[in-house]
Amino acid sequence: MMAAPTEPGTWTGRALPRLEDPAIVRGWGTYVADIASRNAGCAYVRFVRSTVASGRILSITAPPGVTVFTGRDLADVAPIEAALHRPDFVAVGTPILATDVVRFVGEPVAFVVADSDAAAEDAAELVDVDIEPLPAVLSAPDALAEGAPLVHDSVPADHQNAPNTMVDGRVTTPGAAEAFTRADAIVPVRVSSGRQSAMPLEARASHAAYDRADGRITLHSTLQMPHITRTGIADCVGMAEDDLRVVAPDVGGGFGAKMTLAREDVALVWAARTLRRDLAWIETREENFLAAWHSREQVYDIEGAFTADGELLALRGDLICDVGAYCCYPVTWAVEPLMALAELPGPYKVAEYDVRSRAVATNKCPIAPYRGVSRPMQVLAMERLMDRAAAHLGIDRVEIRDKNLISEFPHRAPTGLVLDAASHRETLAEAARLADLDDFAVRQEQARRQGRYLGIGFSCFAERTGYGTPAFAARSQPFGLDPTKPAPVITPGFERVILNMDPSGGLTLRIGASPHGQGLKTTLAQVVCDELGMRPDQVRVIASDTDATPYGWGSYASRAMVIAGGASLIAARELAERIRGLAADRLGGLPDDIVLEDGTARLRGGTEAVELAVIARDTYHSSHLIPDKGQPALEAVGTYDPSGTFANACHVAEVEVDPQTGQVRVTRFLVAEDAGRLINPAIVDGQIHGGVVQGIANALFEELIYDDRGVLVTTSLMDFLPPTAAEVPDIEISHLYTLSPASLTGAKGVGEGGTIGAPAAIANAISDALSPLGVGVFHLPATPHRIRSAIREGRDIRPAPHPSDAAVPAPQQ
Ligand code: SMO
Repeated sequence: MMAAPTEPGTWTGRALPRLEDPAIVRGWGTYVADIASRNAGCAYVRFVRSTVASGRILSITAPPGVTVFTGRDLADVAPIEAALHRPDFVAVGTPILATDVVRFVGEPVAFVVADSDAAAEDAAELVDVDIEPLPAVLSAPDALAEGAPLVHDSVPADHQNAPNTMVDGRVTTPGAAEAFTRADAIVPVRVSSGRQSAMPLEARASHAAYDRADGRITLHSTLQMPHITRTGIADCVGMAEDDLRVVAPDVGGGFGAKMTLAREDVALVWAARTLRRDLAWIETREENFLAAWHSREQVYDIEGAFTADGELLALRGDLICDVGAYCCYPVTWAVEPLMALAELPGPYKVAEYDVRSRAVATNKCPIAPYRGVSRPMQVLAMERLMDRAAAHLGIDRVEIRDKNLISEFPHRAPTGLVLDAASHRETLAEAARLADLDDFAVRQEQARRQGRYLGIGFSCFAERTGYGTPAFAARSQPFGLDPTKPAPVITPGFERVILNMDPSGGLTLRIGASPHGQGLKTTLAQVVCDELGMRPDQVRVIASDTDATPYGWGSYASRAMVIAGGASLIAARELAERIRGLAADRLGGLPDDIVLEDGTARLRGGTEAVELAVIARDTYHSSHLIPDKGQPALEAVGTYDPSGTFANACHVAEVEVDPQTGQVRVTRFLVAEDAGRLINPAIVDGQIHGGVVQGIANALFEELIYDDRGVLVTTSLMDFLPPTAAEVPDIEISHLYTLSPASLTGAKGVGEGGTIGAPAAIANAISDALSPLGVGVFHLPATPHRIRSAIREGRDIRPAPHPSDAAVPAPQQ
């Protein structure tokens, strides 16, 4: 079902300039560091971090005059606990400061307090931490090997089959083994990715203000989930949530990295309460790389069972996620492996399935969500599989995808996931049309004759978005299976909004979601105004302040427009209904005969109109005169908790690879996107652009590298190598519009899609370009050095070692 992009007379569907931007582009935004710098009385905190990957803390000493706190001082602060109820999940708490042992380079072991940030930096240098090194495990195969050192010795080595196994999920359908015996071809693919940082432009930062009047703390922090951050800190510190207010001011990028509770924030709130003073912590870029969560270090070993004509009968696999040293809060270290286990087939039909997916702990920075979570790797695995199967079976790469894409809805995947209406085949067809493969084939052939290597690559994916508590609950078993162990399972999902019309007729929308760059204030205003016949600039959206907003789960997982958007629509419809009733009392007719437009209410077909501002004023100030008046306030609450929907897209990358230097230039990038109904097409395109750039970064540039002692060596932007505008092509976008009843507004989420699809498209394009040289890409990023080595040796860019290898080959750089 294709919907018109814009219905005439509506605010939704229009590329309105973002209401947020005039202040931000003028430099009038307020970030945490601004709040700290305006507070003359505020002291600063700096953390002292471990310089070894694994070790025993022997002593922490500081010269007189340095105010230093260690884990012993925080003995009453509980560790951060996040858990799932499932037999294969291992729960391990994270201490706020490492106390007896350290488990990764960058782990906080102490903090100092001084009167300025510079003085705190100097003081931190004076703290002497003596650590006796212990054996460390730095890769998943090493961590799983018999006799491996244990990252957490509270978890016995034989706890679940192999040491350091924190999650070990498996889904097997009854006919999987038989399907592999029946297949005409079994195509194996192993892919892997290096570690990546979400790298928000604004690193982490927090300011904790102590109110001496009531002992309350107000924490301003650069966050995606203010309410759950408050819950987490209050639980650790042992304070009532009401004694803590959490506010996220303007946030300079999150990308998932700011949804996870920071140990540093717990320490800061504890210290502000204990010292009874205002404290700030402004993270450095180096700390952000060391300790603010990593992502993407995974190796997926999969096999597809195909018929001779390219039908995918079955999929089996062994997926390994290196999750680092600690469990993230609230989504846990199961987030990558369980998402991969549930969603690996993506947009493809596959009847039989046998996949195991594990989280393996290592002595490296903990893993937490980063835009797309494990889907970039899932799509890389499936899309490399499709290209390999096409080549093996002699089938066109578009045809083999088209044959296997889901086309009937709803579709139940073998993992139990139900996919709602989407346009997988149509987006592929649209992308193929725009790519003009016949023309490309001519250009590729001509270029090859000149010794130039052009390639084109496809990537199809489903972007699961807008999932509420039903989806998160499916990851865990019902609470209370073991009533003796009430572990703190957190099941996120719903969103609530409160919509108010004030006596002057202005609208205030308070939301539990917490936008940080997505333009949500604009898009929610568009949704609300279509119901109330007002202008978006008449709506003030209040977010990201636990004192001012209803409890909600924040912004992550491409969810805000779907869930907070649905809740806003519910609230706006209820308020509109109330206003129509009040207008009908004045104008006659039934409420359903009242039309709200241009800030007025009028009787359908009539000319007499009453301004909403007049209705609002009278409702509050002459409430005694209103018949059947109900509540005097003009207020409505909306709550929405959907089971989730799927946006879908097809990406096509064109590249030119220089075989002399190994340099890859992305010369064209196409996106055929179906995000359902577009509330604001300009914002949607902006989300796609940003996501694709981060996907290009994953494919070609960014990589966090540890040395063989577990020391991170990429701790600056120069080493980590984020792409610049010079490395990014124009991104051409074509939209399709499939509506699904799974989303109240018709909007499907779009925040992560670019990042999910782009790496696979580029890996396929490079592999296409270099096919005459026998080089395929199976590990990302495909850096010039890796490409040069592979060309020189006439082999693939090999994936990282997988524990299933009998003899694990040495990793290659
Ligand atoms: S990685 Mo996202 O903010 O769920």
